[in-house]
Amino acid sequence: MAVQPSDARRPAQTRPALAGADPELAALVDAEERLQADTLRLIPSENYVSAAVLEASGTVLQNKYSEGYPGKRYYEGQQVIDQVETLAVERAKALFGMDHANVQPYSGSPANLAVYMAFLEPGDTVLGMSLPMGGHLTHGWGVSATGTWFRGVRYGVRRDTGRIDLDEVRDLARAERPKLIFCGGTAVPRVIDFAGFAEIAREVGAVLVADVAHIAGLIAGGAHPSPAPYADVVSTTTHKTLRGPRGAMLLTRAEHARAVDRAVFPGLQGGPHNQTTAAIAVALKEAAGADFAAYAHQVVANARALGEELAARGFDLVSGGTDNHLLLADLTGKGVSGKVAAKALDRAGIVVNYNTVPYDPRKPFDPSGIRIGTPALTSRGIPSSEMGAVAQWIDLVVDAARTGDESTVSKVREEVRTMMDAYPAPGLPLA
Ligand code: DSN
Repeated sequence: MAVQPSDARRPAQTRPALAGADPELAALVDAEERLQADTLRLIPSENYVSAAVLEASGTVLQNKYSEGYPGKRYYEGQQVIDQVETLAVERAKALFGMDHANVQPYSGSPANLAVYMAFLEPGDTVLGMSLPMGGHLTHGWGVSATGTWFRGVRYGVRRDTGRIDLDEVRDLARAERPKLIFCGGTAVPRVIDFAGFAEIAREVGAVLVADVAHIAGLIAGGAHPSPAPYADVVSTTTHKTLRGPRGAMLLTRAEHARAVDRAVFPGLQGGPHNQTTAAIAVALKEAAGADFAAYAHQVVANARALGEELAARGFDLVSGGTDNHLLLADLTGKGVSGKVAAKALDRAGIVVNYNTVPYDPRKPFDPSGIRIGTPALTSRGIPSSEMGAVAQWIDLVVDAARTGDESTVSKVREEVRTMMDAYPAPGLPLA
C-alpha cells in the first residue's frame, strides 16, 4: 500500500469546474477532504461513503422536481426519476425485510416527525428514551417539536447496569398509555430488544417505531438483530453505519404504508432530493453484498476490542462495554470533563464528541462523557489489532488534557497521521 506524506496530497484537479468557478469554496472542500483523510474519526454516527455513493450524490438528478411518488407525480419528465426511486425502494424493502419503504425523508428528524404526523394528533403521548440517557431529540424530548407538540414521557437506563430496563418501560407504558413507542437512540451501546419492546407496545395498543439510524448497517450486515419481525415502523438515516448519503428512510408494515407516505409528502416535505435517492440506492446495493456483512461484523469486533483496551486503561464505560459500534466513556474518574477531553483529542487528530452519560450531574454542553465509535475507522480497513494503539492515544491525550501537556497531544497527532496514511479512506480521491 502506497504511503504518502500528508503534505504531498494534492487536490484541485479532481474538481476542476468547482476550482475554476469558486476557488475559495473549492479550497474549503479540499481542506475538509484532507482533514477526513488525516484524522482518526471516531464519531459513531459518521462514516466514509464509497466513491460510487459520492458520485451518485453529485449528478444531474439534482436538477429534477418530482413531488409525489413513482407513477403518481405532480411534475412531468419523471421517466428516469421514477426508476431511480423505485430501485431505491425495492432495495430497501429487500435489505430490511419490510413491506414498504419511503426513501424521501430529507434526514432522520423529518423522518421521525413524519411518523408522528402519520399516527398522532397534537397532544398525544409518545414514550421514548430520555435524551441524556442515550435517546434522540425526536423521541419526544422537550426542546424538540416532538416534545412540544406532543406529550413526551421517557424511559432511561438502570443506574447499576447502564442498560434499558424493560420492566420500567412496561410500567411507564401501562401508566401513560402512549400511542407511539420509540426504541433505539444515539448513545445505546447494547443490543436493542425489539421483541421485548413489541410485546409492551402490543399490550398498550401503541405503534412501535424502531429508530435504527445508528445500527442500520449492522442490521443489514447481520451484526445486530433485525426489528423487521417486531416493529410497525423502522426509521433510519442512511449515512451512519449504513454508509450511504445523508438522508433517511421509513420502512413499514403494509397497513401503515399509506399513512406514512402521506405524512412525508404532502404532509411535511416537497420534492424529494433525487440525487440523494440515487446515492441511497447505491448504498443499499453495497450493503446487500457479502463484503458489507464482513464490514458490519468488523465494526462490532473493533468496538469490542477498543472497549476492552480502554477498560484495561481504567476507562469507565457505560454498561461496561458494547455489543455494537459505539462506546460511551464516563471521564469523571479521569479528572476531566467530556468537552475538555474531546477538544484535546481533536487537537491530536482523534475526532469524538462529548456526550452526556446516564445520570450525568453536568450540563449537556459540558458533560462527563465522550462517545466513541468504530464505523469510520473500520471503513478504512483498520483492524482490531490496532485498537490497543488507539486506546493508548486516547488515554495519553485524556491525561494530557488534565495536565495541560500539549507536547503529548502534538506527538499523538503525528502518530495518528502516520496510521491514517497507512489506511487510506474510501471515497477520498485526494487522500
Ligand atoms: N446526530 C446524530 C448522532 O450523532 O447520533 C443523531 O441524530
